[in-house]
Amino acid sequence: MDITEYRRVIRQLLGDYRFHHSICVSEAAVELAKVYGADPEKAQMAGTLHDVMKDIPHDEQMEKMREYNIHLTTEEQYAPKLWHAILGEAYLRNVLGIIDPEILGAVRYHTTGKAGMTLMEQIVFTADFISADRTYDGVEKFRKTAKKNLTQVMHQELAYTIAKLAKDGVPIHPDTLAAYNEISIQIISQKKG
Ligand code: DGI
Ligand code: FE
Ligand code: FE
Repeated sequence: MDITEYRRVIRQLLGDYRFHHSICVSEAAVELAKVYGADPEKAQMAGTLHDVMKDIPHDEQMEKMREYNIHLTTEEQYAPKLWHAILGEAYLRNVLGIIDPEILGAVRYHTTGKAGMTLMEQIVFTADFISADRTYDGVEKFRKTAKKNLTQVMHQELAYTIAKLAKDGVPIHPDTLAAYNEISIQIISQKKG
């Protein structure tokens, strides 16, 4: 399958807004891939597909996860917004036949992040934050930093996410915390060194 077919797949599975968002994320991912020396075609595919399961109702997402033998941790059971990334990766493998680990990883970790993220995982995570459809306060600052320093913008995005989740009083996934801790330690040690 190529990008045209992936667009057709998401056009069928997503509502108008989410479809538009996915195209914007794929465009942002291509730009970042060019800046940071990743494969733009893979970035485009991962960006296009990252939210492929997002508009499926939560009860149906749960059903599909059972079908694919996905076992959720307690934090994941209580955070339904994380499901589309976990299920999305399984859908790419099981239904679309995608085996490329760069694309699978980028979809799997686009919501939480994790420790030891690959370049492609960081690119899609950041593209999801700065895509043209995003309008939240502070997005312009993230867009500027994203062009200059990927580690820096990842740090800021993870801090922003964790602060918002804590403010909302919802569980924070250990992968999100691990991603944040790893990058903050990396930045502090660079400053010292
Ligand atoms: O799918 P998008 O809306 O484009 O973006 P996303 O996949 O980053 O999902 C963002 C949502 O996921 C947002 O409402 C916050 C939520 N989220 C991200 N990390 C965590 C989380 N929710 C919980 N409970 N715990 C997390 O660690
Ligand atoms: Fe998402
Ligand atoms: Fe998204």
